[in-house]
Amino acid sequence: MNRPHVPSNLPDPTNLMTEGWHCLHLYYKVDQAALASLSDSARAEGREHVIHTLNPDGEMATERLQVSIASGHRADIGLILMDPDPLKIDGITQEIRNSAIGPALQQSYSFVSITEISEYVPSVEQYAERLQREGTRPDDPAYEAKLNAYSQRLPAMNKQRMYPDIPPFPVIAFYPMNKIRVPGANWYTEPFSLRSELMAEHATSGIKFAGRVSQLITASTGFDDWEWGVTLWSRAPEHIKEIVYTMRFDKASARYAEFGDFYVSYAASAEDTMAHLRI
Ligand code: 76R
Repeated sequence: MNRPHVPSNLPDPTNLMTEGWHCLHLYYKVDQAALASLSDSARAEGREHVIHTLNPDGEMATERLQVSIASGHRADIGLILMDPDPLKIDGITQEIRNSAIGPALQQSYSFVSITEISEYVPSVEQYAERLQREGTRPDDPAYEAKLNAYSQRLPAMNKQRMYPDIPPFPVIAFYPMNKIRVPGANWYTEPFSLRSELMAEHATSGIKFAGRVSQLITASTGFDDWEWGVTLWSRAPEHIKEIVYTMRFDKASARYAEFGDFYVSYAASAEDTMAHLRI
C-alpha cells in the first residue's frame, strides 16, 4: 500500500514485519466533564463512530481486536489490537481520538509489544534430550509417544504464539514484567542451561492451568519500558489469582521477575461497553 507520508527513500512501515504481529494494549478512562460538555447528537454520533471503529469484523479492524470493560480506577475500557501493520493499529487510536467523543476518552495506559517465540520453547530435539534427562529412555514406548505428540503440537503452538487467536474466555488480566538484573539475581548473567531449566519448571507449573487460563507473552524489549507483556484470559476470575499466585513460586518468577501494574477487564462488544459506561 502506498503511504503518502512515507518518504520514497524509506521502506513502507506496513511491510517491515518479517514474522509475527505488532501488539498494542491500550486502556482508556472516561473524562466525565468532557463527556458532559458534548451535545446529545455529538455524543450519539461519536459513540456510533467508536462502535463502528471497534467492530472486529469491520473494515478498519486489525487482525485481532478485543474490547473489554476494565475494573478499578486506572481504566474504564481495555483494547487489545494485533496486526502486521503498526499504522493500522495506530489508525484505530486516531479514529477514536478524532471522533466526537474523542475528547472524553483519555488514554490512561498503553503497552507496545510484538509477538515472539521464546528462546526457551524447546525444539523437538531439545524436547527429546529433556525426556532423556528426566529419565524416559528412548526404548520406552512412552518416549516415542511423547515425542510424536510434541512434534505434532509444536507447529500449532508456534502459530498461536506468533499469530494468536483470542480465546473465548471472558476474563482478561494484563501486566508487564521484567527479569531482574541485580547483584546476586541477574537473569542476564546466568548461563542458558540454567535459564532453560528454570523456564522448563515454569512451563510445568503453567501447564496445570490448561483449559482454564490461556496466556500470551508478547515481547517489548526495545518497544516499551518493560521486557514482556503478560496477557491472561480465563474462564473465571479466581483462575487468574490462582495462576499468578502459583507461578510466583516458580524460581524464574520468585527469584528473577518483577511486575508492573495489573489491569483486569471483562470482554465485551464495543456496543455493550459504551452502554455499560453510560456513554
Ligand atoms: O509456551 C509454552 O508452553 C512453552 C513453555 C513456556 C515458555 C517458553 C511458558 C509456559 N512460558 C514461557 C515463556 Mn510463561 N508465563 C509468564 C507469566 O506471573 C508470572 O509469574 C509470570 C507471568 C505467566 C502467568 C505465564 C504462564 N513466560 C515465558 C516468558 C518469556 C521468557 C523469555 O523468553 O525470556 C515470560 C516472561 C513468561 C511469563 N507460561 C507457560 C505460562 C503458562 C500458563 C504456561 C504453560 C502453557 C501451556 O499450557 O503449555
